[in-house]
Amino acid sequence: MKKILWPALLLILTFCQEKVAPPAPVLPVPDAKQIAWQELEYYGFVHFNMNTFSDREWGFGDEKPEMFNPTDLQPRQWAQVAAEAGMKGLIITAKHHDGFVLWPSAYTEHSIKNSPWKDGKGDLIKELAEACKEYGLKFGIYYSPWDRNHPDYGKPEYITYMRNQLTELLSNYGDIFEVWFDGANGGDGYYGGANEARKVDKLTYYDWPNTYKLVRELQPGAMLFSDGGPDVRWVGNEHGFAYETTWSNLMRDSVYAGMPEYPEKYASGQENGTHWVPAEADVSIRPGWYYHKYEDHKVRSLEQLLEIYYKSIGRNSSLLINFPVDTRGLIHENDVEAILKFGEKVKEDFAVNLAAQASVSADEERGAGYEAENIQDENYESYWTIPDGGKTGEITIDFGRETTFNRLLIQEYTPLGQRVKAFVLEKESGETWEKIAEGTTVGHKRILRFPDVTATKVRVRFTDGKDIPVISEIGIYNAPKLLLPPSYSRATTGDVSLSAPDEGLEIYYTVDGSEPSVASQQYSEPFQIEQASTLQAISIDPATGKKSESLRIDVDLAKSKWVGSTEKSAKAIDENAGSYFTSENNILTVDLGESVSLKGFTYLPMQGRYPSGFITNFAFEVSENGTSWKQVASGEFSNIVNSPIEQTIRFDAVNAHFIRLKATKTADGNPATFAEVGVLTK
Ligand code: FUL
Repeated sequence: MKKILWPALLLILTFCQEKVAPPAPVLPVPDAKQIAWQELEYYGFVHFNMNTFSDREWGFGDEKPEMFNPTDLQPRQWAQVAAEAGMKGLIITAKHHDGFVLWPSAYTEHSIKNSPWKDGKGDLIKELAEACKEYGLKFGIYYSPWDRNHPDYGKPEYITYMRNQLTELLSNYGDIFEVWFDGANGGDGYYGGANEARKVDKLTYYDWPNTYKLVRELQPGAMLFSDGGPDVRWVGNEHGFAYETTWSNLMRDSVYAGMPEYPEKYASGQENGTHWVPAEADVSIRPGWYYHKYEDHKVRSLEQLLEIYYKSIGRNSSLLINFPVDTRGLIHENDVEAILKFGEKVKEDFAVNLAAQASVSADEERGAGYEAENIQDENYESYWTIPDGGKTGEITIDFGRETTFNRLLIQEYTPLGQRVKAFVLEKESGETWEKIAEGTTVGHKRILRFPDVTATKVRVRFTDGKDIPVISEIGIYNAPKLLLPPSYSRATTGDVSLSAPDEGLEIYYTVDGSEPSVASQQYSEPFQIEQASTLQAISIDPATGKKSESLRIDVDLAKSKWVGSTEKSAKAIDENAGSYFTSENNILTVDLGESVSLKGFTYLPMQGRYPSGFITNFAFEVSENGTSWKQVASGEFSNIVNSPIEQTIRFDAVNAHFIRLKATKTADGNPATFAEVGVLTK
């Protein structure tokens, strides 16, 4: 009896001794719903609402429900595309700034119940919720607090209205994974016919604590999004990029939705932030959030989408890519093609984890259960860490033979807090170690890209942190190279230059809108395009015959004869997006040098890091003699502050020898700035 008991007892004793306690968390840490949410990483946005039919980015609120009239509305197509593209959920604009709602709300007539779609009997929120379920996607709601339709906006009554609507949305459509409150609010609007500007105190008006309480009661599992959380925060820009250093920690009590200076001061998070409020990068697959036919060929290229992926998910942020569903009610074919290609390429980049088969060791281990091998088991729950006390540590990965790679992926075990402040990847080179790449924060996921490296042994050194490193995964990958299209520039003379992304590649192009091939014109030197045309160009590797995606640019009149009314204004018509003209009287006047038939104009706002003088409201005038002027368009450049993209305004054809773009209002009240102004003649 004794003989059997003793060894068993010894075993138990050893086991007890070796079981080391896990590290204490470094605060703040995510809660359970945030941990589950961060696993989603990638999900989709759908901007489909009244603006789709009014061809606007922001509706004024005076649109008629009859305008909402899709011809082939298929939420199942949206869900199918999203699922095939690898997305984990969809968030729909249930109500945008114009106040029109996509469900038969009992609290307003400004709703699909008064639209021709399904004779007013449809419920789009319900249909999409069901489609998401069918395709295994989570379902989320975007609800704009700003409402340019509602007569009571700005008064306490509107808050009751908003809560009534939220109650409908959060009670009747099953589980909601994210509730998205937009930060843009307060300003001009229809407001039930008042047609005035209404300002609200963004901090106090919505009584957020009680609105959040309502959401929590109705949907305890939902993540609450706004500029500053409380559960997930805005990344601070609309091009989908997080930051080299991105903390999930945020000084949450200092921020609120729509506050000025949020992007510069808070969007990247803070090392000593008091709350866990991770970043979400939102970006549209086209320049605008809503569908505009003129953007059918401006869908982001594979290269741009990959850039977004690596700068969002690869920088400790989730990624929310928007589909501007078209007037039929479908995700347009071009967008479908782009998102599926992107999904495929991401899979391809991370197809084989070279670290998974390698032999892995660490300079230190905390004890049983915290071994170095945990970083290669592709199980987020297991992690490698070291004894308390230090802040640094290193993992060596030995491939056993020469291996080529160009990506490093690291994941911290965030339930114990975000810790790493600096790390470096090195390769063994003879007696020494040579630096390949380095980074600062890690968080849920960090990916570094670098040119191909070949090595047998590499190591990741965590060189600084808030505490000991706690690392779930380290992956090494060899992403296949993407053949990029040529880059393009155009001089005011109309001379177009193309340049290949790499040496040894050939360029072929067309100017009639057709798809280029080796049978098209081969590029050798700059050529002229004087009139409105569509330029398409591809790079081809003559060694393999492989070709890039096609670059597609709609060019219009050359600016060779154009003269600005002042010397400085030349910067607004120099075909250089990087230069800009500041106009003290808020006007840009241009002599086109001849009379032309115009069908519209374009305005590119200043592109600098610290912009000023963005035009938000404009008037556009034309003249044949430079003295008598006729206004042909006026209106609003909506959303230009958050998304400073080229604005396109079209009107009925008119002859003009002179044009004048007037800012009737700028975003910050400063003199208007113009990076580039162009005309549309086609
Ligand atoms: C912004 C809005 O103003 C845009 O229209 C869009 O909905 C974007 C996602 O958020 O703040």
